[in-house]
Amino acid sequence: MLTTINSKADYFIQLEDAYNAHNYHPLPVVIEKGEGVMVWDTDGKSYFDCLSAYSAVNQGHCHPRLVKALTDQAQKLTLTSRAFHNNLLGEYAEYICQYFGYDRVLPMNTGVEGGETAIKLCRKWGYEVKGIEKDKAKIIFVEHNFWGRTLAAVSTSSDEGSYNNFGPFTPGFEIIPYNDLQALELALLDKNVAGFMLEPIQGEAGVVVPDEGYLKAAYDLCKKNNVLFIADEVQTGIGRTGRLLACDYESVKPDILILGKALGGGILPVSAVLSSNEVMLTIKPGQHGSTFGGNPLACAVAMEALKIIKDEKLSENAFEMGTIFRSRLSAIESPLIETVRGKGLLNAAVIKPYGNGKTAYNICLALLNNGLLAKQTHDHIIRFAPPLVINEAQVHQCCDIIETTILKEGE
Ligand code: IF1
Repeated sequence: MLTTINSKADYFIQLEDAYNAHNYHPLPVVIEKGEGVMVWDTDGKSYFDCLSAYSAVNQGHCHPRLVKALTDQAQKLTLTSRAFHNNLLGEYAEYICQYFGYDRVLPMNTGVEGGETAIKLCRKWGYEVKGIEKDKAKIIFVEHNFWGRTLAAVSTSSDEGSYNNFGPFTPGFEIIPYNDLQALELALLDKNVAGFMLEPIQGEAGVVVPDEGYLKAAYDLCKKNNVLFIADEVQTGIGRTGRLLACDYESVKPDILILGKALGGGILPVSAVLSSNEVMLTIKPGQHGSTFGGNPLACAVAMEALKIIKDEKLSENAFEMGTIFRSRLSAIESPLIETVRGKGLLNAAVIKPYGNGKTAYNICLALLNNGLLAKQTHDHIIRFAPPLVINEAQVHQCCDIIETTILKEGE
C-alpha cells in the first residue's frame, strides 16, 4: 500500500520499495534521463553524475555513438548463443586482443563473471601447466578487495556485510594485506599457489592507491614463483585512472586481465577476460561459457565503447581533469576532509565524522540537494568518479558544488 505521494519521485521510490528486494539503500533521487556528465530526475532537476554507475559510464551517459551501435545492431541480430558462430564475435575478439595486446579473449557479461572466469582459467592452468596436485590449487587475494557478489567473490571478502551468512565459502583462497610485498613473498612460498588476483587501485575499499612500485614488484614476485598475476581492472580499466589500464602506470602486463563495466559503455553488461594462448587454451569446448557471452549486440557496443576511449582521448582527459579535481578538493580548507586520493578520475575524499555523528552519507545528501551525485563507501569515504568526457569547466563546477557543500556542512 503506497502512503501519501508528495512528488513523482516519492511514487517511484515507494513502488520500488514495495516490490523490489531491499538489497540497496539508494540516495533519495529518481533519475529519468542521462546525457554526458549530466542526469535529470523526474522533476527535471539536473545533477552532475560523479559516480558514473561505479565507473561503467566512462564514455558519458547515452553516448550517441553507443546508442547508434546498439540500435543498428539490435535491428539485425542480438543473440545466437555460442552454439553457432555470429559475424561479429571474431571481429570483436581480434579488435579487443590487439587493443590490449593479448592472444585471446573469453567474453562474458558481468564483472564478477569475469572474475570467476579468471579464477577457473588460473586453476586450470595451475593443474594442467604448472602441475599443481589436483584440487590443491590456491589463489591469493588481498584484504578489502571487491570483485562482485557471487559466492566465490564473497569467499575472498574481508567485508562482513559482503560475506556474513552466505557460507559455506569456496576453498582454495588465501587473503593477505594489500600493498604488502613481504606478505605476498611469504604466501608465494606455497608451491600450490596458481595465481594472485587484485585491483591495481581498490575501488570499493575507498580508492586505495598502493605505493608506487607495488604492482611491478608484486608482478615480479609472481613471475619468480611461476604464479599468474591477475589484474581486476573492471573498475580501474578503460581510461578511468588516467591511463588505459591502471597497470600501465607501472608498465605491468597482467597474465590475466579482467575488464567489465565501461567495456559496455554503460549500455550493456559486457565483460572480458584476456590472456595468453598458454592460459586461455587450457579451457576446452564445453568447459566454460554463458548464454549471452560474446553476443553480437555486446560485440558491437563494446567495439564502439573502446573506439570512443581512443578517438576522444578519454584516458588522457581523465588524467588531466583528475589532476585539477584532486588539486581543487585538496585545497578545500575544512576539518571534515581527512585526505583526498586517487588517480585520473577515480578519486575519493576521506571524511571525518562531524556534528552530531554526521558522516559522508550526510554530505552526499547535501551534495544531491546542490546538484551533484556522489556515493559514500564504508560510511566515511566519498568516491568522486564522473564520466571521463567531463571538461574543465564542468570539473570546476563540480568542485565549486563540493567545496560549498563541505564548507557549509562543516559550519
Ligand atoms: C554492487 C561496489 C564498486 C568491481 C570490481 C568486479 C566487480 C566490481 C573492481 C563486479 C563491481 C560494483 C558492484 C555494485 C557496486 C559496485 C561497487 F560498491 F559494490 F564495490 F564499484 F566499488 N571488480 N562493482 O568494482 O562487477 O559483477 O557488478 O558487473 O554490487 O553493489 P559486476
